[in-house]
Amino acid sequence: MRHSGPHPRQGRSTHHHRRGFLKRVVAGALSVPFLNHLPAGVRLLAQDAGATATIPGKQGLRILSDRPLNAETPATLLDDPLTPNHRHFVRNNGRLPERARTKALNGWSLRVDGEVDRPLTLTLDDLRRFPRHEAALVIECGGNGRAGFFPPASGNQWTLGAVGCALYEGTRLRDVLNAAGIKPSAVYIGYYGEDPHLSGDPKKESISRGFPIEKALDPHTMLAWSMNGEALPDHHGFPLRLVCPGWPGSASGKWLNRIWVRDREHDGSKMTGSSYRIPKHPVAPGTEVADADMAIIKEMPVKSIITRPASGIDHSIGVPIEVRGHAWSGFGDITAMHVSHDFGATWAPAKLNPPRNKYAWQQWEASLRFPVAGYYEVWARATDAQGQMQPMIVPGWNPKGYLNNAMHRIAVKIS
Ligand SMILES: Nc1nc2c(c(=O)[nH]1)N[C@H]1C(S)=C(S)[C@@H](COP(=O)(O)O)O[C@H]1N2
Ligand SMILES: [Mo]
Repeated sequence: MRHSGPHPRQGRSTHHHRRGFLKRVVAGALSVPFLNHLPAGVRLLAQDAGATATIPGKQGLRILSDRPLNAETPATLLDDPLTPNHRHFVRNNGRLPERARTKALNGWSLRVDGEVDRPLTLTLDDLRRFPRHEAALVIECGGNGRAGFFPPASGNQWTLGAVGCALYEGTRLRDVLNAAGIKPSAVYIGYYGEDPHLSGDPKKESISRGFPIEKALDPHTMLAWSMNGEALPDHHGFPLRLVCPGWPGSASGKWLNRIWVRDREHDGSKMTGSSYRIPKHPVAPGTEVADADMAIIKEMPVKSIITRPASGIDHSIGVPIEVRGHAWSGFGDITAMHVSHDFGATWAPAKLNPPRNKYAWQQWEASLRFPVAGYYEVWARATDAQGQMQPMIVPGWNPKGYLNNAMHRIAVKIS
């Protein structure tokens, strides 16, 4: 298995031997406090082995870590064109802010400052006076698929489900920035949220990322206060979040209380170093890459998911199987969707629906017939407007395990 045994990455072998040892230990019983001190991958194994914690307001999510809370959605629970709030994945870097629990708005405002003519302090009512904007938008964690990399990359071992597409209501970020008056010196925005750092240290931020002013002024980038017709749920950023579609989920700041318009690239927590960065040039698996040779991730690559049937189903011979799912890309619309039932030897086009709006995922479906009993896999492959296709296997290894857009494959037994 992927996690056992040493691997060629230099300087890490001790850690991984230790991990192998801990893996055997967690097969026994562990107390929860100890669990929190283990590397994320080990914690995951421990949780699979027993912990059946549930998250209030969520259903059927797989918990990858409890502190901070990280939970992904199994593929079959992502079947809806719009991901319901109780099924949307959660990726928290810090603690849940108190306000997300109490839903109290007193003392909350959004501050817009920095390279602007008129710094603004806006309440939610103030924001509601801006033109209303609504869109179905994909949020996908940059680390979705990390579990597929070898040598393994540390961090949450997301498989397929750190993605969702919900209907957001709010206003365009650009309308608010224009109201503040953007100075010619503005090149980047940085966001701040109310979520306390895991340590509880008020001087530290859980995460403070951002994006170039061009993306901030893009008409699809929004400030959202509602998700699928409800106020933003506790884990999704109540009362206000950014949605920066097409970019790694980490650009979509939750529990937002400040936007700092900057005259340089933002340098908040998890903007620098190796966070949400990939090597500027392709590297061999296991390579250690200097921070200076890493570049910020921009658009997320073309990807798709199979939401029906479930992997591993038994199916009767002669009866067609209806296969379906979603496809999306940070580079524009999906232009073609194909499925294969013979390990990629032949491909059949799937029926593909247009997106509800730009950056919404698109529904696809195909009907497959299996003439001979046996074991099959169904592979699904999306192609985007740029002509880019999903790779058959895990693409370019990178130290933090970002951007795995390999095709989703499911197993089907025909008898
Ligand atoms: N304030 C704040 N914003 C945040 C985060 C966070 O921990 N704190 N996590 C980011 C990351 S890494 C992702 S992938 C998305 C996840 O959004 P979701 O939990 O609503 O699915 O939120 C982003 N915004
Ligand atoms: Mo993320």
